[in-house]
Amino acid sequence: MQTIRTTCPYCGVGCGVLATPDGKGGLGIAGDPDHPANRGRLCVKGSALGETVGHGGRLLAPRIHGREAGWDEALDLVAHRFRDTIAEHGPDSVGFYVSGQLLTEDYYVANKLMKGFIGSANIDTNSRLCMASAVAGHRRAFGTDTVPGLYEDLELADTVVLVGSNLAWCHPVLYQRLAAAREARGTRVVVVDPRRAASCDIADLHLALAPGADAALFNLLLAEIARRGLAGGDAAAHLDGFDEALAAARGTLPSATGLAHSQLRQFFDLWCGSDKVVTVWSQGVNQSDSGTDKVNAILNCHLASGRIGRPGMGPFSVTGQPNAMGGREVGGLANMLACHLEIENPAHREAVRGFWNAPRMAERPGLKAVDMFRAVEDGRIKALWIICTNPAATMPEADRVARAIAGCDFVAVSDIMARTDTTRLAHVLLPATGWGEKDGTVTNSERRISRQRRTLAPAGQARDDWRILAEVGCRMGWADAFGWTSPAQVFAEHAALSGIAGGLGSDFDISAHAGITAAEYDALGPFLWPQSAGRQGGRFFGDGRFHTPSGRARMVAVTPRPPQPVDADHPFRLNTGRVRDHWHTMTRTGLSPRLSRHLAEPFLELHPSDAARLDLTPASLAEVCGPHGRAVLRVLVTDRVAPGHPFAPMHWTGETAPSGRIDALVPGTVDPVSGQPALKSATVAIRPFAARWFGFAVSAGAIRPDCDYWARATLPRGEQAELAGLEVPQDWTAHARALFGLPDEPLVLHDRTRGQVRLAFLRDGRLQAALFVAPGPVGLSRSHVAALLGEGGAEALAGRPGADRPDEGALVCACFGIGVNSIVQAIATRRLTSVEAVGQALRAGTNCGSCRPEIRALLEAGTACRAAAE
Ligand SMILES: Nc1nc2c(c(=O)[nH]1)N[C@H]1C(S)=C(S)[C@@H](COP(=O)(O)OP(=O)(O)OC[C@H]3O[C@@H](n4cnc5c(=O)[nH]c(N)nc54)[C@H](O)[C@@H]3O)O[C@H]1N2
Ligand SMILES: Nc1nc2c(c(=O)[nH]1)N[C@H]1C(S)=C(S)[C@@H](COP(=O)(O)OP(=O)(O)OC[C@H]3O[C@@H](n4cnc5c(=O)[nH]c(N)nc54)[C@H](O)[C@@H]3O)O[C@H]1N2
Ligand code: SF4
Ligand SMILES: [Mo]
Repeated sequence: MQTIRTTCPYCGVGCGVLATPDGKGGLGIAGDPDHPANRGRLCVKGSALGETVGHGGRLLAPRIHGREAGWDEALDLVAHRFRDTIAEHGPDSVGFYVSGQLLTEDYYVANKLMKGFIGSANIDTNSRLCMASAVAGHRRAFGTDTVPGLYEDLELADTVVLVGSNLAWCHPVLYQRLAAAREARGTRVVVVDPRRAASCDIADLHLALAPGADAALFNLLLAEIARRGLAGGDAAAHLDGFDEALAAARGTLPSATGLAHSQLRQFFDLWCGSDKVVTVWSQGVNQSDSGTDKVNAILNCHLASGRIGRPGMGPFSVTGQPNAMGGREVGGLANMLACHLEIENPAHREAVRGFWNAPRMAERPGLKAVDMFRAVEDGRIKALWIICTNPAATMPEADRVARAIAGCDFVAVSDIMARTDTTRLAHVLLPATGWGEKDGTVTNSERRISRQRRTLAPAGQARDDWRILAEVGCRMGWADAFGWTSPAQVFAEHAALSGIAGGLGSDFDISAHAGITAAEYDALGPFLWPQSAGRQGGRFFGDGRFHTPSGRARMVAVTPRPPQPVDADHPFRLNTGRVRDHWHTMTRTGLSPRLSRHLAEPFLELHPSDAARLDLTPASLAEVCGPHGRAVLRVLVTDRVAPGHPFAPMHWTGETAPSGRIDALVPGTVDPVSGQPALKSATVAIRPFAARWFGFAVSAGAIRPDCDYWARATLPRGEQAELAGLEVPQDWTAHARALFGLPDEPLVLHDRTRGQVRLAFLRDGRLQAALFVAPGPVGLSRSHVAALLGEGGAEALAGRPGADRPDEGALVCACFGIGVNSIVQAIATRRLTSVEAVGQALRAGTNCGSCRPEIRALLEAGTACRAAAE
């Protein structure tokens, strides 16, 4: 079978992937050694792509009100409902909510249809939850949404500062590049994060600042830059607003950061001490009610010191989704036009109108995500099309958003999966081709455009997102404008428009590709934008010229604002984010047993002092309540988080753990400039969840839980579920039969003194399913029990392996399947003292390297234990 060069569909690093179809619907996966982003490396999510391309759970045909329908009927219905709604209530009565996981071609078509033909700018994207503050900060400072630097700057820098970025887990290959550079040349790494996230593994300095205090920290740095005489000089000639920004910075008190003077001094010394400094930031900065100001506080420091646009230095916003950048390029945000043009600018609007020959051009910005769903809620938006995103789970105030969608007159959803929190609410479901089934382009964090290529046949009747959109455009009466027959034609049109934009001063110009042929598109290798007659790739702003009318950069005077205060009813500030092996709502990573073994349940990281005060023991369940909703989460007691500032991951949904939906707790508070929600800061109350029983179940078939708490995960040979309930069922056998959908008679072990019940369903002596129940958190070896599915028999009821079977425990190294117990045992018995030694002994950590921070933590714990014992 032929190997095909394509690009990973997960994070914004944008790694090149070599995919080899096995002819049976599967794919062999390897890193592309020739791709400049990864040079052959992949993280564990990328490596596991082959486990996620099966057709299980896929949406295979269009559906109307739950019944299967033909494409013509479904497309006609969408076109007709949108047309009628617009005719009756005007263009602003409809909306599209799209995604940074769409390909550029898909995104371009959606934007053209809404902004040029429907005549509204009510198209917004999940990038509003992700990159909007970075976009707004860039535009305020540079005049355009430009990422000035390149990945290699992280390798060329002497100091790299990660601000609100858990690069180790969220951009693993870029993190590995940084770690390798640090190993080779002693790069100093600073992590600015209220939580001791995995990225602290390579940090020379961890600043656990007060939540939301980033603008204060960088204001203090700006004042220090000026004090040390590093500002001004050449750089000042290219700046506006320096005096005002410095005056505001000088008014900032160190106490606002919550950091000690000695820590601030160390930070200032590191940042100011080397010319080559890169400040990387991500959601700890953007997802804040002062996100745009935080971004500008960072940009101010680089602008004032002239540390921008040259090798090894600059501010660097790392993007989350694979095509967050592409979405910004096509104008996917409600306040932008295609090719980084501005919707408020009449000349820009006129240029795009002319190019599209648009009958009805949007005249003003549309509704941003949070406002868009408010408009759905109150009926201003009456027809909504959601594409490639799961807002019923990932928008703040998620329960309210789900209710708003449920109450909308007409909702179409394009997704690859049949069952998600959002597809459940749709009138029309449109099956999209998934990764591996379609052709197009994506842009990574360093402005590199790469091809995604089709390697597999579409699942069922699935069609490409761009084509579904174009077919609706045609059916709404605009066949001339939406008549493309291939994504190459869409790309060429976008490239041609970018040439016009370049002429108007836009940074985004790829007009060198305006005449691209189908064959050239097929062969297109990764390239950096811009690509025009005048410019090819490279860094921006090294020449001191910016995209503002004056050509000078603008420094912004920032007055730091603390986040909304906690109150007596909701005394904790809940931080949220990601885990290493899952992607957002897990519709794809949840299919992989390997990726599901690292962390199989929604959890709450809680400081030991909070846990003690709340009477919450490790592995118990906590009920977390906010003004907007509630969640039940497994308690993980750890001093990684600060007292009063717990952390919970965002990944679990109605499909995997209905009471683990974290965005049910998060308020819809937004940054006033960017409209990005403050997703890292929910005020909550926490108390023990009064479960009367706890359970753990495994089954070779589907598990159908019906209890107050449950969380489901995929196993190599079935499923597992954690369970808990407020009422003890009368009859455990009946409960277990319903849970597993098995009519059989189980083997039952009842230990009345301990209140434990264990049930096993066997067929031909092989384990089909088992349920373990206890009055407290169930302590047994999950990996052992899971491994017995389809094999061992009654021995499963023991819940523990015999001496002959080593128990792996929770998975640490997903690449080689090495669990925590094996690593701890090897460290102890073989007296291992380094991550490399563990790698030599067990192979753990030697492939993608994502688990190296955890191995180091186990080594440190091991050393502490030995020291205590000796
Ligand atoms: N494994 C994995 N990788 C992913 C994704 C995924 O789902 N899973 N998603 C991708 C996407 S779309 C995105 S946007 C990126 C996100 O990538 P990141 O932004 O790196 O990830 P998060 O975990 O959301 O948050 C980063 C950190 O911000 C910290 N933080 C919270 N509040 C503050 C604050 O006030 N100040 C500072 N300085 N820090 C704070 C949190 O403690 C957290 O450690 O990841 C991408 N990569
Ligand atoms: N509390 C909290 N909430 C957050 C965040 C946080 O840090 N904390 N982070 C926010 C951020 S940064 C982001 S980016 C969002 C992400 O949130 P979402 O975008 O809502 O999450 P995903 O699970 O990535 O949803 C993608 C959907 O598209 C489907 N899909 C996959 N491929 C395709 C395709 O090719 N075509 C189509 N049509 N569908 C496809 C998937 O099955 C899935 O249903 O969450 C945001 N919400
Ligand atoms: S680092 Fe990101 S792009 Fe690269 S393999 Fe991992 S998830 Fe995919
Ligand atoms: Mo994101």
